[in-house]
Amino acid sequence: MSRKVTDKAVGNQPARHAHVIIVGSGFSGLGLAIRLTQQGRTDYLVLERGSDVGGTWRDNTYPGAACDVPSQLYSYSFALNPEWTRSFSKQPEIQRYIQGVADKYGVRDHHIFDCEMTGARWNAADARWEIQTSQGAFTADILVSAVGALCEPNLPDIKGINDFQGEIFHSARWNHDSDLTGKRVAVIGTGASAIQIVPSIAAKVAHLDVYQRTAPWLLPRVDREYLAPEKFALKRIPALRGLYRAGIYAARETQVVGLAKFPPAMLALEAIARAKLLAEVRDPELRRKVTPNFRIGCKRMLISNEYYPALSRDNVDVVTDGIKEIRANSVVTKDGVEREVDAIIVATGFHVTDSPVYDTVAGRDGRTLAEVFDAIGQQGYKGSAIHNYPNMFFMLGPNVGLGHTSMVFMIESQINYIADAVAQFDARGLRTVEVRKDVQDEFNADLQRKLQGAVWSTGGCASWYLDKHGNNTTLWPDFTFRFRSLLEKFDVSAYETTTAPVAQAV
Ligand code: N01
Repeated sequence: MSRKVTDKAVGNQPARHAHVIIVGSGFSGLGLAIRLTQQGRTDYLVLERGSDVGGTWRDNTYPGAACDVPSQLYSYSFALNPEWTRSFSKQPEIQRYIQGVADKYGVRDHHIFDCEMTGARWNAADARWEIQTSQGAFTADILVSAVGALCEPNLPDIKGINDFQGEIFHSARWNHDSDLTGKRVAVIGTGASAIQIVPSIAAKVAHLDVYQRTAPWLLPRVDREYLAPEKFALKRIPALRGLYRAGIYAARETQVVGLAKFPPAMLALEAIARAKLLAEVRDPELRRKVTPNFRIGCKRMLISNEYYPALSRDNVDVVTDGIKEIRANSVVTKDGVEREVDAIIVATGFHVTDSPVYDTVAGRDGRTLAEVFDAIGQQGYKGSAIHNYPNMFFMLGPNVGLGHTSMVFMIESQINYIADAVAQFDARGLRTVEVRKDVQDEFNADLQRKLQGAVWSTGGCASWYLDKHGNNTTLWPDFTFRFRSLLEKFDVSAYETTTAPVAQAV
């Protein structure tokens, strides 16, 4: 079953060869690596640009970083954690969990850390991928992109931002050397990251301006530390962890009805959010500013018990006039008001539908993923393969995203599919495998049909869920158990394949 990682050449350059190369070691790449190991494989490598596993949970270390999905569900099904200390874990606990899983399953030896992929090109003659990295060239029979959707900070194109003289950093690149105590700080953005950052720093800064473009909907965060008897029971009774997980999964899955199938059903959640807003924001002017103007669920629903109280503090202002420019020591809004600041925190999200990684991967016809997506939008098949990219699979590819439940569930579905694809590739003696265009087109037509009536399209908001063509190319429009069953086995009939020539005896 296993081949050795060997040396080959790319042009005149020596290259290291592996049967499978996975790029990225967040929840998805790491999970796939573990499965390949469990299949008895030693012929794979994981190229990771950071110096540790964890991906987005390694990078997002901003104060208050925590998960919006309870960890009993937001974890691998094969590695349930008896040690969670609370219902919604904070970033350090999640990162420790991921590191622990990597150690437990012994996959770190397959990793090359601090190794950034800078380009990948399909070599049709040799039926392999040629991969350029910060640590030299690699080749692979099968390439798996597991780079994640939330890895490339999206820096806003605001006039003068590069000339700001104070401290400025993105939420996903938090500068821990910077002490914000007693400073005048601006936070740009009011998404999932910002609403965790704002309450964490509001009490220690001298003044905080929160630059809001769109007011988000907030729901209560039912979070608490587990009591000692609960911790004891969860640690000692594995079935309890499974039961707890199943309960959270089932409860969250009911949201799909309102989000994807019948948006008016979202009114019940909207009523809860509205009541929360009325109860927690007493000042009518502030209440007016932070009342959303779209149907709940259209943008990601946020959960916090601390955000509105933080906005209500005397030293915090919500600024809604839109940023005109940033000067050396200030932010100027479109109404001409200039507010002096010592530091700016950019919490403006990530390049989701326009990741820079797309510029670096050239497929069968030489076109990059960016060029293909620019023409037709992000389209793939089961979020795991894209026509024109033979022998390449994608973790968290097009339309795999979710807002309501655990991405790890989707990731494990893809692990099943891609690991089976690799197994079938070998068992059938395949040389190439590429998803058929007609199959991909039909799959996407069906997705877009389903998405037409979903709240993400009908709810009256602009969001990064939609690409520049107006299509929702990020979210899965159905129950997640449907995704699980669709990806249970690799369906080779959806692919064009060629087989490796059988070696002739001389
Ligand atoms: O980013 P976002 P995020 N000028 O894109 C605003 C995951 N996550 O880092 O709404 C001014 O959601 C933008 O405004 P608008 C989760 O999947 C998970 O907060 O576009 N403002 C918005 O308010 C999440 O969805 C957890 O009008 C600008 C904000 O910046 C994803 O990460 C925790 C602007 C960006 O919000 C990203 O969240 C945290 C500009 N030029 C994050 N450009 C969990 O708990 C953008 N904005 C699992």
